[in-house]
Amino acid sequence: MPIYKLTYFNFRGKAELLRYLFAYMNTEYEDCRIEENDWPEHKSSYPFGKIPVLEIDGIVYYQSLAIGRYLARKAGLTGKTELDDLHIDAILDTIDDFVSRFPWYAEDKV
Ligand SMILES: N[C@@H](CCC(=O)N[C@@H](CS)C(=O)NCC(=O)O)C(=O)O
Repeated sequence: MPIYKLTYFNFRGKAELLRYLFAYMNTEYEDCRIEENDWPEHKSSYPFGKIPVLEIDGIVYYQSLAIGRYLARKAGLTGKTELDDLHIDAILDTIDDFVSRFPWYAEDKV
C-alpha cells in the first residue's frame, strides 16, 4: 500500500474533493494542513508555489484535478466508455470553474 500525504490549507477548498476520495476508498493518508499565516515560509517548497499536493511514497504530485482523476481511477469511479469519461471530465471542470470563482472569504466581492 503506498504512503499518501496530502498537503493543503486548513480549510476545504481544492483539497476537499481529494479528502472525499480517500474517504470513499477507505484509504489512510496523512492530512497535512498548513495554517495560512505560516504559508509564506512554505510556498517556495511547492511546485509553482501552489497547493494542494499529494505525495505518493515521497514523490510530489500537483494539480488537484489531475490528482482527483488519478484517485478516481484507482477507486473505479470511471465511465464505461471514453465518451462517458469525456462527460465526467466536462462536469468536473465546470464545477472547478465555479469553485474557483467562489468568494471564499466574507470580504471577497462576488
Ligand atoms: N490549478 C491548481 C490551483 C492551485 C491553487 O491555486 N492553490 C491555491 C489555493 S486554492 C494556492 O496554493 N494559493 C496560495 C498561493 O498562491 O500562494 C490546482 O487545482 O491544484
